[in-house]
Amino acid sequence: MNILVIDDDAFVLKLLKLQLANLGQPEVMTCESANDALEALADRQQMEIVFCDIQMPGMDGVELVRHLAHMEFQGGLVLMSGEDERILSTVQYLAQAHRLKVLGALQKPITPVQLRGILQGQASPAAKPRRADRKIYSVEAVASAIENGELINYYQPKVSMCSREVVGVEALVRWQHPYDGLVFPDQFISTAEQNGLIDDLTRLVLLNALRHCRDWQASQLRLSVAVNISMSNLVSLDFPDFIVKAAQDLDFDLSLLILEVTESQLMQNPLTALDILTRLRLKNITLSIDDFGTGHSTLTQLRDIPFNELKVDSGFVHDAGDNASCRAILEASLDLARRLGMKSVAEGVENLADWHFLSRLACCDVAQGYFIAKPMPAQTLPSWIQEWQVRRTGLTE
Ligand code: G
Ligand code: G
Ligand code: MN
Repeated sequence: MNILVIDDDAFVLKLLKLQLANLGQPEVMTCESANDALEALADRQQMEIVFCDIQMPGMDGVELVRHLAHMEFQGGLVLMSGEDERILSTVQYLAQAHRLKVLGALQKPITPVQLRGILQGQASPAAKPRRADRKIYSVEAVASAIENGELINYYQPKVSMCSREVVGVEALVRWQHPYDGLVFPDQFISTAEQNGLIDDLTRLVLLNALRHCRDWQASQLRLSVAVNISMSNLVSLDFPDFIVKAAQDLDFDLSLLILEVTESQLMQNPLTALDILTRLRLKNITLSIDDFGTGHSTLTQLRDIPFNELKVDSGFVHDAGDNASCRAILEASLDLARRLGMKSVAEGVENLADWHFLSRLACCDVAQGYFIAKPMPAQTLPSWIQEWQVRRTGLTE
């Protein structure tokens, strides 16, 4: 394998070269500066792994990452540091955001076991393209999807941390596109928001959610249903009346409805939004602050808007057990919810480790995430719940 190691410390270069040789890798080139390394790479683009110290005089690791991204470096990258772990993980994030294939981010000194893991990892396939790459649709296309009934609701279950029972679902809209298959909301929600279509879209999602929820109730499944709304929904004063009327028509108990609010754009008219949100609460609807801890889901909103549920963003939940920063933010958010008398929901529970970590914290009310289930069509939910009844009994500490 062609390997390049970059470190301003000659001792580290020697040591790594020796360690790699012991693992059957004699072809190791070393550079004492990122500038030298870039020159070498310009000549030999086929380098398979680059090990790079992030703290170097002259060009540092962040700059090198930028250059590697610019030259569309296809090999694997291993970041190394003797510094703060948080700096290292930020550089890793940057490199991944630039689509570089990061094989590891390691504190020095690097052990032979770590090195072996990395050499094996190089053989694994590259990361999947992110959703941001997918096609974005025109206003006309989105408008006709709404009109032609091509939007359907998927539902992701939410589970009580205390009883492990399914307590509700979150509705997540999907577009059943006639040619492109299932299209995800990040490909059309912002188009809808920016072109005056979000009101029609939300009302459609809401009506479908109320209908499904009522059908589940008829088959003895009493579940809450959460619907996402954006601040741009909160401009027409009749929004609460629309919901009340729909609930009356369907004989739906509004205490089962949760509205999850995220502020994707700055609030154009905060007084109107506050008027609407307060009236929604008066109608016994639960108001949830979504993606808490990110973007515009701020402490100011928590102070000013009568939310009664807090959803901690998945970025603070997944891997919280291994990441001290996430863990501190997660714990503080749950504590905040408790002190404000709000229910707490942790999103992004992706694996067993996340689940156990959360259940040991013992202060989170509800969990949601891929570990429990991915979003699914309405018809699939009852049979999934039966499977969960079996699975949940195995989930004791
Ligand atoms: O699974 P997922 O890809 O569904 O959702 C991506 C994003 O789209 C999430 O941030 C979610 O809140 C948002 N989203 C999903 N359904 C709706 C909806 O009906 N209305 C709005 N405004 N946002 C939605
Ligand atoms: O913004 P909002 O919280 O409404 O969006 C929910 C989004 O999170 C949806 O896109 C949904 O598909 C996604 N999601 C659900 N469970 C998980 C999970 O365990 N991990 C991650 N990363 N995303 C999840
Ligand atoms: Mn949500």
